[in-house]
Amino acid sequence: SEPSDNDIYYGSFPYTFAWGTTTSAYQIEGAWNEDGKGVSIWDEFTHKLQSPISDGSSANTACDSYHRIDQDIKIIKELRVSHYSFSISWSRILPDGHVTNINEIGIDYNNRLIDALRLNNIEPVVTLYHWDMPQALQIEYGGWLDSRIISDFAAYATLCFERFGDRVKKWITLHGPQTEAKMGYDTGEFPPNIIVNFAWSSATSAYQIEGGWNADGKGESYGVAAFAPGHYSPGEGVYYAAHSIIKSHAQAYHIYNNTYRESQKGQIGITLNSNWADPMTRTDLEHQRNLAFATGWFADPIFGTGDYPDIMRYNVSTFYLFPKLSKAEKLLNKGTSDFFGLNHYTSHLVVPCSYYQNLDGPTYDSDQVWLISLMGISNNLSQFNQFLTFCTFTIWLSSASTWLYQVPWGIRKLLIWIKRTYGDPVIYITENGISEHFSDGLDDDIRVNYYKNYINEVLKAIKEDDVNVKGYTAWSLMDNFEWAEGYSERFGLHWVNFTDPERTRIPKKSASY
Ligand code: GBH
Repeated sequence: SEPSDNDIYYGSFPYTFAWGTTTSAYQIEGAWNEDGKGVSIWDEFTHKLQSPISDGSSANTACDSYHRIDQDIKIIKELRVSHYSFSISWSRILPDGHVTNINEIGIDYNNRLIDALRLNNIEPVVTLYHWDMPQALQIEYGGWLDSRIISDFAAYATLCFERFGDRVKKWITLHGPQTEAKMGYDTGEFPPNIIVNFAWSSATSAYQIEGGWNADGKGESYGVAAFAPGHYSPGEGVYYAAHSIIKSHAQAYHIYNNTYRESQKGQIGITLNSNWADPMTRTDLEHQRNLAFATGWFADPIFGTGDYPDIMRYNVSTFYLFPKLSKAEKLLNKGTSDFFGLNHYTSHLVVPCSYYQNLDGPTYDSDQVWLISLMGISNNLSQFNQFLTFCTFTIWLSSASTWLYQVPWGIRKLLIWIKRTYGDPVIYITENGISEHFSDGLDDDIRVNYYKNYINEVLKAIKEDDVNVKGYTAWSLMDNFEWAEGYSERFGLHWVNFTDPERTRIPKKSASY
C-alpha cells in the first residue's frame, strides 16, 4: 500500500554518493542506418511487416540522440547529476559485428558524447551492450546461442577499452541480461524470436521453422545446430543464451583486468535486473527459488560460487539440456565484477496460484516449479497445477506498465538479500523508475512519489541495514522507445515530443524534484 509519512526516514545520503540518470543506445539514438551503422536485431525486429511492437513503431529516429548530443547534455546538466550512464551500439561501431571492419564515424559519435560529458563534469558510465545484437552475428551463427559470440564480444570490448578507456572509468559489460535471455529466447517477445506459442506439443517457433542459422556450422562447444527437432528455445535455448552471456562477460572482465586496469584505473562490472520476490507464506523455499532463477542465474556464477544455483541446475537438467560450467569456467566467472549493478523496478508475492498451467512447459517460468513435484511435495497429478508462482498484489499502486507495481519496501528487502547472499558487495543501483501512459504530460506526481519512496528505502538500507550502496541511477533521462511497448509508455524525467522533428525535451515535475 501507499507508504504514509510515518514511513519516511529522515537523514542524508553519504557525501560521496553518486547520483545519475540513464538511457540505452537503441532506445534513444535513432539514425538506425546512418553513417555506416550496421543493422541490429532490434532494427530487424521492428521492421517486420507484421509489427511485434504494441503501437507499430520502431526506434528508427527515437529521441534522435545521434544528432542531438547538445540537447542531451543540456538536460543532463540541468539535473546536476554526477554521472550519466548510456550504452554503445555495437553495430554502429562494428557494422558486421567483427573488429575487422571498424566504422570510425560511429566511434566518433561516442567520443563526442564522452568528451561533452567530461567537459561538463559528468562522469560517463558506459555499457557495452544493452540488447542490440548486430544482426550480422545473428545471421552468421545465431548470436548468443553459439559459443563463437564469446570471442566476438571480447574483441568488441577490447576495442572499446582501447578507444574510450582513457576517459571512461566505469564500465558495465552487459545490462539486464536476464531480460534479453528470457524475452528473446523464451517468450519471444523480444528479438531474435518471433512471438511463439508456449505449448510445446503443438507450437512451431522461429527456431524450428526459419532455418539457415546453422548454415555456417555450429560452434565449438554448442550452437544452434545442437537443438534437435522437437526442442525449441524455451526451457533450453534460453539457458544457452545466458551461458554465452555470462562467459562473454567474464572474458571482457579479464581482458580489462589483465590489460587495461593498471593503466586506465577504472572499474568494470555487470548489471542484473531483479524484482523482489516476497514470501506469501512462512515457507521460504518458494521465494528463494524464484530469486535463484531471476537473480542467482547470473549472480551466482559472477558474485557467488562461480556456478549456477543448484536449484536451477537440478530443476532444468532433470528433463532438458542445462549448460554445464567446468571447474575452470567456474573459476573464470567467479568474482568478475567490481560492483553489483542493480536494475530494480517492482516486487511480487510468491503465492500459490491454481490457474497457472505448468503442464505446457518447458518455459523459463514453469521450469521453476519442477522441483515441487520432484521433491514429492506434490507428486499427485491432480495437484500438479497447484504450483507456487508469483502474483502482484492488487492493492499495490500500479503504473502504465502491466508488470510494474509500486512496492517501495521491496527495494530495501532486495538490497539486504543481495548483501547477505553475495558477501556484502558494493552496489550501484543502475536503473529504477516508473512509467506513465503516452497521453500523460508534465505533472508526473506518480513519478515524484515513486522516486521519493524508493529512494527513501535505499536510504534506510544504507543507514539501518548497512548495505553498501554507493550510487543511484534513475531510468530514464527522457521518454524513449520502450521496447515491445514502443512509445506507449513514458519512463522519462523529461517529456519528449515524438511528432516534433526537433524531439524537444521538456522537464517534467520529477526532473526538478
Ligand atoms: C529495464 O529492464 C530495461 O533495462 C530498460 O531498457 C527498460 O526501458 C526498462 O526496463 C523499463 O521497461 O512484459 O510482463 O513480460 C527492467 C526489467 C524485465 C522489466 C522484463 C520488464 C517485462 C515483463 N524488465 N519486464 S512482461
